[in-house]
Amino acid sequence: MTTKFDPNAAATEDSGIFGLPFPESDSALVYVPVPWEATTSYGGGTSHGPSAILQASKQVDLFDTDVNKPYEAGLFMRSESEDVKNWNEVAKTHAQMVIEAGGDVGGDPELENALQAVNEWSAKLNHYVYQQTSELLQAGKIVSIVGGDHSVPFGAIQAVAEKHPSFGVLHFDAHSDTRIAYEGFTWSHASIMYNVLERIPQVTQLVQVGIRDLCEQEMDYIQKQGNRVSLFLDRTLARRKFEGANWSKLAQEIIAPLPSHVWISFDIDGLDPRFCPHTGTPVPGGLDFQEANYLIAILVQSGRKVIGFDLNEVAPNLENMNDEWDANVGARLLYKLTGWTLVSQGLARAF
Ligand SMILES: [Mn+2]
Repeated sequence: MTTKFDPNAAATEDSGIFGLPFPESDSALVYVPVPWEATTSYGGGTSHGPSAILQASKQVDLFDTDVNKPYEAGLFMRSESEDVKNWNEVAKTHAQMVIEAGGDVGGDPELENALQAVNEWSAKLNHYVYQQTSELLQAGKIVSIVGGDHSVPFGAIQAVAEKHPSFGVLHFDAHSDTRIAYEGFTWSHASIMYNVLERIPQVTQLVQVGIRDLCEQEMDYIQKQGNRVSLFLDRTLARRKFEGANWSKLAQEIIAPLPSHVWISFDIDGLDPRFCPHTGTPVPGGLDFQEANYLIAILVQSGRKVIGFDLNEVAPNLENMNDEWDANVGARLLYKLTGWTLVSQGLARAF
């Protein structure tokens, strides 16, 4: 840290994420921004999430009421890749054709080519995220992926799985994301957890929380997974609360199935949409900000180690760039996730 840095002062223009002065080499945790939303089927804008979060992060006070001084461990965000931005544009154009055809490309060579192109660009993106993560893990960094749509963390979870023979995923979302190649896209945002379960055997447990929008095929698929998947539906959690259960008890139940090492995958739409009005697929209901924060706190206080995390589906209001609300919530959630992760790894101390 430079001697001139004042954690109480306003962030300067040339500062890094959260207004911090650290270079990557002095940072315990590195964010990889992934401006990617190729398979987004409904509202767009999540490819602008990382830059909006970076901008909004400079308004977040460094002193944290949960984790005291998480910034002292050093936090750094890498630059967005120009390649990824270009791949996103190309893949999106192809994906749009397939989405407009309702995902039914059978017999139409042009559409079949478009679908194949999207799948190939997505595989390339996965490889990019995998490589970035691997390289950072190799250097001893904690890695956080900032999306982008929810397809982006696959490569990171894959890289983490090479270091950890067995771990769990705590998944916050309105959606189960266990669709099999949604709209034909192998690497759809709506298929992330299906792909994780099918392709990453080191993930021994998936705990889904806040889920309130899923199709019958997903429900069948989850049930077939048996104990490997624990589904905490939003309606069930709401009913339990209405009938007197408190969030402390529910939080304990939610984390109970998780093993000692956990990756957190946080889709912002797991929160009540008042916290993310411009996200791609908002659904009424969902968690309150402090419910999510408390759940992560309980996870960490149980002694479990957070081995990395992603935050995705944050979309700024593209019609009015003065409206910072979605990015503001995103940046604050990112800071909470960061703080608790550092605490779980002995790199910060909670109050
Ligand atoms: Mn999702």
